[in-house]
Amino acid sequence: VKLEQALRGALDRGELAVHFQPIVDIVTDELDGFEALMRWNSPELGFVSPVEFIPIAEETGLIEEMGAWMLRESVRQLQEWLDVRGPDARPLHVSVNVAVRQLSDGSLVKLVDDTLRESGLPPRALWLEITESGVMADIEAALLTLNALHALGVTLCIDDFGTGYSSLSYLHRLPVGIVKIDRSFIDDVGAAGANEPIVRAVLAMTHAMGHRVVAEGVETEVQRDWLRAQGCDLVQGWFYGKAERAEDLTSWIERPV
Ligand code: G
Ligand code: G
Ligand code: MN
Ligand code: NA
Repeated sequence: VKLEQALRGALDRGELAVHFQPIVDIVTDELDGFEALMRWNSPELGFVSPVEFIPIAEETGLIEEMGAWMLRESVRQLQEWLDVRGPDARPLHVSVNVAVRQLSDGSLVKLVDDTLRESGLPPRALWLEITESGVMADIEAALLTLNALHALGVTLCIDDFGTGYSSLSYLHRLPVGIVKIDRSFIDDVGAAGANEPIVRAVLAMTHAMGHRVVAEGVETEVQRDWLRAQGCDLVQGWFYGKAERAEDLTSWIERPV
């Protein structure tokens, strides 16, 4: 109850922030974009992890306005970076997490459409991350939403891939462009780890379906090199950088293309 009370009004009091984690092209090491991650600094509770407050935001319905703010703020920031870099630089994307509850209520599609129109951002530059459990919670409702989002031209991603339980049976029905392999599978790759065959199989399968793959949680050069050798497309993780405030990311933005 304490967390819930503190979370109410957190947005209006300016306690929420967006941090951005680089997502890098594994072949060229160039910046491809960022995942936007919500941060909450509560005056009473200090920093609270999204693992704790996102479920509460979902239960209470607060995720509605928090998610809308996240989307607008992420798109605004990306547009600002694109303006700084100019038209000749490699295009960037921003990847925003979508909560289960946002998938099943009807307002997400209009929110995304309005946000894209207001910003002028090319729709494909907006990635939306959906978890397997989010899709499975109500697959028919999720499919309606995902197909409508796909029709807007945004890029859909399956987040935390491999941690759900029925990935294979529905993956081909979803209009996704990107699969993000959960970091629990990436932990031990390159060190003859037990997950290497799984990651290889996921890469083969998702590539055969025409999706691009992001490996999450890459912390070491050994992991990166192994993933590169296996033909993974994009990487995200502490080896490249943690999620940081926009103003602390200028070296990424200004890096020559
Ligand atoms: O930020 P961290 O890196 O600690 O993220 C923890 C979890 O919280 C991840 O599963 C992430 O997807 C989720 N998360 C972070 N920001 C958001 C957000 O804006 N919306 C939703 N729905 N989940 C988020
Ligand atoms: O579930 P989702 O993939 O949206 O969550 C991203 C989460 O992963 C965030 O909590 C982020 O801080 C965390 N994360 C990102 N890169 C790394 C990494 O290299 N190692 C670890 N341990 N966590 C990471
Ligand atoms: Mn994510
Ligand atoms: Na993940």
